[in-house]
Amino acid sequence: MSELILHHYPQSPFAEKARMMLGFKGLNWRSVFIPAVMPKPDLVALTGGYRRTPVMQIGADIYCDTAMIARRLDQEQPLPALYPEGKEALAASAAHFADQVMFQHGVALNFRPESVAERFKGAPESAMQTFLADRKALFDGGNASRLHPSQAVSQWPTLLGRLEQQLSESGTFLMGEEPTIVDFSYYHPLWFVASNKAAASALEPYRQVRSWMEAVAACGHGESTPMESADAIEVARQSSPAELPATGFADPNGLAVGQAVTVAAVDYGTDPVAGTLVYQDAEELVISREDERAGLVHVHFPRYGFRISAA
Ligand SMILES: N[C@@H](CCC(=O)N[C@@H](CS)C(=O)NCC(=O)O)C(=O)O
Repeated sequence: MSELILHHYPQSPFAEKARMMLGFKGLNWRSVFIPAVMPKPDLVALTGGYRRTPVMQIGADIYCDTAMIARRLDQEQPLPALYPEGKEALAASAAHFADQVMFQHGVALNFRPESVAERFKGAPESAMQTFLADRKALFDGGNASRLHPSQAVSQWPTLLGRLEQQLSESGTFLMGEEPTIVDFSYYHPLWFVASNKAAASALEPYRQVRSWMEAVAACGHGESTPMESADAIEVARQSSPAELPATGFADPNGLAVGQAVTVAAVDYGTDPVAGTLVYQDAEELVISREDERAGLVHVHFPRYGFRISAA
């Protein structure tokens, strides 16, 4: 079996979500560091244009977005489940809310001038300017807008107060006695806030939330060993994409397997990936593309949150 390869960088909250999910499953993985800002030529050789962090690779199969990565990890190792049986809709909805809304709040707190200054302490001014310009451009063409820090600060007690209330009256984790995708999705924006000295005091009033964060953190990251990005491309080049199951799924817009398409996130980081649609169901879109360096790869996206168009 091919190794699990995670393309990520240490400070990324969504990468932390993926690392925690790998730890929850007790998996071994290879760790490829990618740049935090564009250009990302080695990542894009695998994805065909998708630039967000993280991306998971298994041989010549490339998984974009942590919602897709979570589903692939549940296939890899069904138990303990990230999307628990009988709670599929609630788990996916709460995780989505946290990935969007909690994340926007965490980012807004981390993008206040004092937090940005803390993050780039000791780095040249140009590194901070490059980062800020990259993140501004990330939102071009998407339907998401950035939350103003004063709005984030205003709503923070609502979001954190609800969490505190629930955790003081229910089990250790958000859906019961075991962690699920919901815990990892709520955790990563708070981890982002906690990891910045200038922002971390926002967590101080919430004792239950802090002890829940410790319980989630105890899942760890699993065992990882470093890998160079060029070696990951070589792994893809020497592998064939996994066989795809038959599906009778009919796309409501009439797009069919075999058709040339583009797939792009709708919220931000909307760079389109072009290829041939080779699989689709209610949760997943897979396109096949040929890359000069990586060879034939299958790129997997969640259907929800991505726009698929005829090329
Ligand atoms: N819905 C995506 C969101 C990923 C995301 O927003 N990642 C941030 C980093 S935490 C990102 O891509 N930032 C720009 C970049 O790394 O190039 C997921 O679940 O993976």
